[in-house]
Amino acid sequence: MILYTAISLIFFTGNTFAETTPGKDCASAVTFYGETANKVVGLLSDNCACKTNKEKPNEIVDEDDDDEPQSSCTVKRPSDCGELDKSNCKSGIYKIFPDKTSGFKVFCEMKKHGGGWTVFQRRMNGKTNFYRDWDTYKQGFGNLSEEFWLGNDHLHQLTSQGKYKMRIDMEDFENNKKYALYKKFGVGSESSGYILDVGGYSGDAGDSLTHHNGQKFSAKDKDNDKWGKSCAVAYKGGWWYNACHYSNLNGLYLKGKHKSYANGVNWYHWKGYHYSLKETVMMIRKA
Ligand SMILES: *[C@@H]1O[C@H](CO)[C@@H](O)[C@H](O)[C@H]1NC(C)=O
Ligand SMILES: [Ca+2]
Repeated sequence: MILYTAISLIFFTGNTFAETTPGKDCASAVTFYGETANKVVGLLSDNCACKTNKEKPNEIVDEDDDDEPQSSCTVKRPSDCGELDKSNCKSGIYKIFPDKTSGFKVFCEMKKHGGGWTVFQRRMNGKTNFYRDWDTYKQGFGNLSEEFWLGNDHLHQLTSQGKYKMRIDMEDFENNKKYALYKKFGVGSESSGYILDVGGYSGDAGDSLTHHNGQKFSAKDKDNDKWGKSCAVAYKGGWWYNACHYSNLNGLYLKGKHKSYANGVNWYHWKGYHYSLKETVMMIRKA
């Protein structure tokens, strides 16, 4: 740790790096604008220790600077959350290094459903606007500790490493919980329109996603859907719209029953087109 810090200071004086806090519960604030910090961490750190960086770029976030040994929860450049040590790693934010990437931060679900899940979407409080354009969906947005979209490029990078399954946990405002599990899940490159490859449903929420299999992603400024008008504009989200949808988990956070048609956080086969869910978590793990 001392050497690490010294090196950091020599090479990055006046600059920024995100402190690692291995073995800690790292479910704290992270935003996507710490790219400088990201790169520095990538250079200095070969392990999966948690990174936190809740300030603006070029500000040091240095919360837990104790000398805890890096014994637990440190895998060399994990390709996804499934490679973290399940017995030692808590759910939280980790840096992963999928093939052909220089690494990026994700939220890892390490407890539920066997752990090792890389989370790529979460709705939970309506604080984050999900009615965003193509480039924003490409890059990802939000706060990894709360609501976010990991980003379509990252989804492609992750799912092109191998075979993945995908799980969606959903909750309504009466605290009922349902899930949908897909044996197969992949997202194509940007040039494919981030085409969705999904199948093999099981669960108790009903299958509201297979209908979207083979569709390109659409956002409010990019109509790749099968409808004459723009589904993304009509239903206020970014999704693999068909003509248009059975699911709209990036729709408006309308908090339960809504009069408007199909523009909420909707999962048709559970709640129909007039109920916007309280919580959704979408996550993947190697199949
Ligand atoms: C992100 O969420 C965390 C946890 O709720 C919060 O403490 C933090 O302030 C949020 N960060 C930003 C930039 O909103
Ligand atoms: Ca259209």
